This record gives sequence, structure tokens and C-alpha cells, in this order.
Amino acid sequence: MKSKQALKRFLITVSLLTVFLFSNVSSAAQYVYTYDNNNRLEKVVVTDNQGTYEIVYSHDDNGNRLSTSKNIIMDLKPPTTPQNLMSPTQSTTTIDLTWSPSTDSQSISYKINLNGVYFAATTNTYFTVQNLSPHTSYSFTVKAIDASSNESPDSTPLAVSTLSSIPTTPNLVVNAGFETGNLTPWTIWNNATNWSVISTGAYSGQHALRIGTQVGGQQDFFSGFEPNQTYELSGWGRVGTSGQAANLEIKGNAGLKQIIQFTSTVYEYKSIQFTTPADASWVAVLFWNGGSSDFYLDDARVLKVNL
Ligand SMILES: [Ca+2]
Ligand SMILES: [Ca+2]
Repeated sequence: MKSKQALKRFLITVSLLTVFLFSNVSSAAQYVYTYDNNNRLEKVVVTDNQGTYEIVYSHDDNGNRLSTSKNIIMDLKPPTTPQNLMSPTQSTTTIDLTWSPSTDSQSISYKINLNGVYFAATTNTYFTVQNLSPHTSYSFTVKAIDASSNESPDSTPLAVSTLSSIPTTPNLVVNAGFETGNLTPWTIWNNATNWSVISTGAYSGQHALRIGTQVGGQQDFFSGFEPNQTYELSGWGRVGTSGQAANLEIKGNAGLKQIIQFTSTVYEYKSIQFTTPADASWVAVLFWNGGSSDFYLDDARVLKVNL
């Protein structure tokens, strides 16, 4: 009888070891078995370097094992590290963050670090960081924490900047919407004639500028721009035929040149920011149609950016 029981325990032990070895339980695990008065296995407590778990067994009237449940007694295994930390959108004072979820046997929350310092916690895989300064770069990491306070390593850091704030400064571009009905003070290059200030099809108001292919022009500024200052150039533009492209540009001394390219056949708003050289002596806003269809431009703006 005694040897029968010993054989039964041995067989149970072998079968349990097989189960655990195929359940990602470390081979260094320790097992503690508990039996009931009928020598039936009631419980196995498993301890390894990832924690302590118990497997609880129930039996029917004939002594057949019915089911098991696995309970975590002590969890030492941290969640996986959050991946794909990114920022889909930013404003002047907020940065949106998203990341891929970590995995763990327990529920997970996340801690967000800002510039290496704990900032906030969430159970979501997204967070909006608020009350930031405009035009400032911040570094973020995210780590996952399970219900037993095991922490994953920090995610790969993400550096992201808030947008610059643009006050309602005067638009430095004169006759920006062509609402005078003429071009002044813009100029057209090389005495080109394939252009017009149109009175239908404007983006806003009554008028916009239409220029034909290989036609360009500009508006010059020899004052009004401060050196080492950031400005934003923007405008509404469209091309007459899809597949074509035309530009709104900024150009100045010391190699200053930035290009906004329009390719849509419906009016699009586009903007860029640029910084004037330390010895800024002239700046020009240019339009240039290098494509083979008409280009339409309206509401060009150059605004000083408040840094
Ligand atoms: Ca865990
Ligand atoms: Ca207009």
C-alpha cells in the first residue's frame, strides 16, 4: 500500500514537472505538494525567480482530478518593456504620447518620465502631457508596472517639441490676399505676362493670384525683419492640374531659403518656420510655378513667432 502511494506521488510529480516545464516555469523552480486525507493532490506551490504560484486541484466523488486553478501568491516578474513610444500630435503646450501595450500575468499600469523625472501614471496606452512651454524639446520614457509593483525597464526615450506660439503679430506681407485687385507691391519676374489677379476662385475674399507655368515673382523686405528671430511663412495655394507643383518660398542673405510646395488641386494651407541670419539685411517672399499648369496663391503670411 505504502509503495503504491509512493508510486502515485512519483507519477503525479513527473506529470506536474512536465506541465510546469512547458509553462515557462524556470527549471530552478521549487515545488511544495499538499495532499488531502485520501492522499490526493490538493495543491502545488511553485517558487522560482519569477515569483510564487499555487496550482489548486479539485476532485470528483471518485477521486478523479477535475480542474485546476492557478493563483499568484508572489509575482516577481516585471511586465515587458513598452514599445513604439511616439507622439502623434503636439500643440504649443501639450504633447500627446502613445505606445504599444506591455504584457504581464497581472494588470498593468504605466509610469511616464519627463526629462528623466517621474511625471504621471496611467492604465491607458496613451497620455496627453499638459502645461508645457511652447517651442521646447522634452524627452519622455514610459515603463510598465504590474499589480505587485514590478517595474519593466524604461522604453527607448522619445524627444519631441511643443509647437511655437504665434501671437497676433502684424502680417509682414503687404497685399497678402490680393484684395486690392492688383499685384502691388508684389513683382513678376522677367516681364512675364501669363499671370493675373483673379476675381473668381479665390481662397478668401474676392481675389487671389494666378500665375502660369515658369512664372515667378516676389515681395522684398529690406527692413522689418529682426536678426536671429524665428518667423512663420504660410499661405493657401493650389495647382490647376494634379501631378504639378508650385512653390511659396522665403529667401534672404546668408543662404536663407525655405520652400513650401503645393501639389493639391484644392486650396491647402501650408506653413514653415525659419530663423533670420544674425546679419539679416534682406528677406524676400517668393512664388514660383515650375509646373505645367496654373498656380493659385492667396493669403500669404509672414508672422513673427513668439519664442
Ligand atoms: Ca508580473
Ligand atoms: Ca484673397
